[in-house]
Amino acid sequence: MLEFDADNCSFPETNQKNVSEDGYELWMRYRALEPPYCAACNRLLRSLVFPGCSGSKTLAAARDELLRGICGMLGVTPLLSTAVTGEGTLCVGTSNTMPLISALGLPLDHLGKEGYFIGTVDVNGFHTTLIAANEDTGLLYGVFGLLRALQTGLFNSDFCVESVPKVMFRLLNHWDNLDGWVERGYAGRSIFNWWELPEYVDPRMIDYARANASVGINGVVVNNVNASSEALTDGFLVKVAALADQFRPFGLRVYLSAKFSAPIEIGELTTADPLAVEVRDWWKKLANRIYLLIPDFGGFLVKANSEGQPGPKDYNRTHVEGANMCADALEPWGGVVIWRSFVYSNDVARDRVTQAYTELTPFDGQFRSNVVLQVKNGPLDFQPREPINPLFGAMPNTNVGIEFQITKEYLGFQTHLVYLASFWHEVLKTDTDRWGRGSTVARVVDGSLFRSCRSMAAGVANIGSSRNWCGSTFDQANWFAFGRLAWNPDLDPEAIAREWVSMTLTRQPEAVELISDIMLRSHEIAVNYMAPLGLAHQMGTGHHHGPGPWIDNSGRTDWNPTYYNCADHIGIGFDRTAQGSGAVLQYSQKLSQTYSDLNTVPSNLLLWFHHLPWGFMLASGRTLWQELVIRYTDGVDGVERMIGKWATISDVVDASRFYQVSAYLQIQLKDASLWRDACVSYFQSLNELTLPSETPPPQHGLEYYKRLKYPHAPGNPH
Ligand code: BDP
Repeated sequence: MLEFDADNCSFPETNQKNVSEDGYELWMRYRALEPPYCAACNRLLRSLVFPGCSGSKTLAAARDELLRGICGMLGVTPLLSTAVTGEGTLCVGTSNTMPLISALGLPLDHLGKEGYFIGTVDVNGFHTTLIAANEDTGLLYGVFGLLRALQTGLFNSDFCVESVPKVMFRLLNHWDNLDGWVERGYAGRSIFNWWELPEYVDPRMIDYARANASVGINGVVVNNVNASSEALTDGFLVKVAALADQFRPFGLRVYLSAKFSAPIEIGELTTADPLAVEVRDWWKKLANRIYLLIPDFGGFLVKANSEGQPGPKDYNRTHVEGANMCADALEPWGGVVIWRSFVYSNDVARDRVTQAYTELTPFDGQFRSNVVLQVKNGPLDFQPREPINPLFGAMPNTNVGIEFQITKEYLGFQTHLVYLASFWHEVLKTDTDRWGRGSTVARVVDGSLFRSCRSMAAGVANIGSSRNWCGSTFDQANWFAFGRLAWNPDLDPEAIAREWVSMTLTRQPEAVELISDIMLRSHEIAVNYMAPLGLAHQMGTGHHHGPGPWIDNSGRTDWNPTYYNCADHIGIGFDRTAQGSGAVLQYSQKLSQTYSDLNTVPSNLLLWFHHLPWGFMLASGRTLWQELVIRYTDGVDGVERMIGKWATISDVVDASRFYQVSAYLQIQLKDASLWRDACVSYFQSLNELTLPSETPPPQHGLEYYKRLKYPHAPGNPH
């Protein structure tokens, strides 16, 4: 981050237009606002009344951010003052730190610990802007709220907003190994340098914490869910404590992924049985040691009995027994256990997507109150598109949180432009229909549907040591959008896109419009060229990058694309109706009917739920085969359209980022064509049908695509 010079109030070299940027500043660039907006904001923010920061690193962080932002955008440092003595004062404080706020008698209780109020009040006859909260963390969020309003052109003399997070735990999950390698990471190595910690803490950690706080993320799981027990050793915990000290002022708590077999691997026990007294004792002692080092430690994230990870079932115990044992150890300290629902057994089921629901719903009501079940958005595994996970709404007596994947493991890595918030919104607004109309996934996640005592949204991070953090400019938008949606799952993805573009790329209105439009269409485009009409898991084994619809030889049958497409010379699609695997019956009666009926199932989930003959006639008037090929082709055309649109804005985005996006779009076009041609070739080899006349033939024969390898694809565990 460029050093901000408060005395001279400047970032001179970056306030110029069209100076190339490396993306490090993310959406916190604070470039000069354009007149006359700048002058109007200046009049409202001439002086600043801010509480003394002694003893509160959070207040100091809030003040620094405010000055950094105001100086960057308005070009002047506001006068620091102790009282409102004229027009255009910004007052920041809690009722404890600022008598003025208690004197105004504003109702603040409902803001809780993290919410804030920004509004205008009359103080001694002077127009004054106020940022008020109950706690310092709320003020920090309020400062970021005000800066966002300035950056997006919304701030004015009537500006008024009250914002309280709807979700309690808003977490990033880093799939970072302790040696710095990142599972499914496409932005370089881990930003956490465990080798150098605790003595050296990279200043980048502060910018990382600022970025998270700016979008309301309040917790971070620092190590991979495929965990190493070493993360729980004393030697490692002091490193985690050093990070926690840096993050604390920004309202960011640390969590650790805990390996269930740790009592054996590092505790010298002979068992990890959750009912064994010595094991329970071991976890309690571990928790005690952790909280002595990290008093605000968040808790454990556990991946148990999934993809070869150890868990309670190794001892014929249940998920509840495992989770509750960890919960009991953390409970005296206020910690939580986040237990993943991504469980699937070693015996391949008739339909893998049914497993978690079958296994976990019988335990509803039995998990401790400090356990949160972390449920992936869909029942399979972060596919380009999936229906909602049937667990949402099915466990009314359990804290259920959502897990999204921000890193684009299944969506083209960092080189494909795919804005994920439109898809996340599609998931969040879906009505589970189990508890009357409006029992949406969002209301499960924010805890309002069942008055859950703990609510949670987690995102698998896409952050690495790459200079621009995420590997690409547009992947930054997914980090940003995750934070915004975790704070408020009802936010509109279009509004989030506009915010991000204005803060990150340009405030020029036509360009904001055009870039947001590219973003909002991008997910559907990627789904079309990779997995249209509800297909899933068609990517190659391991790397999950290129197409592999023909693959049928993976270690497990349910890792094979052929298991999911069920394609042969007669038809395609996975029959999950009552006559098939019955997975559809795991949804509410109404959703189940909608998905089962060929007249009502959404076309984008058709082949998820149905196996149909190639000649099946669709409402579009085309056969299934024709529609499939046309969708694949539309996906490629969509990328071409993105390229055309992006090319028109070269004069409003700085040269470096413009160039990188342009180059990545070319990679995306190449990959999209590959996806389309490989999949069309393979399916055509089965059905031997001709292509719709308006669509081009694949460039190569099927054998060419089958021979392609991706040996150096990043993020792939070996
Ligand atoms: C899969 C990833 C794998 C993760 C797993 C998980 O391919 O690397 O370990 O999800 O969520 O999608 O645990």
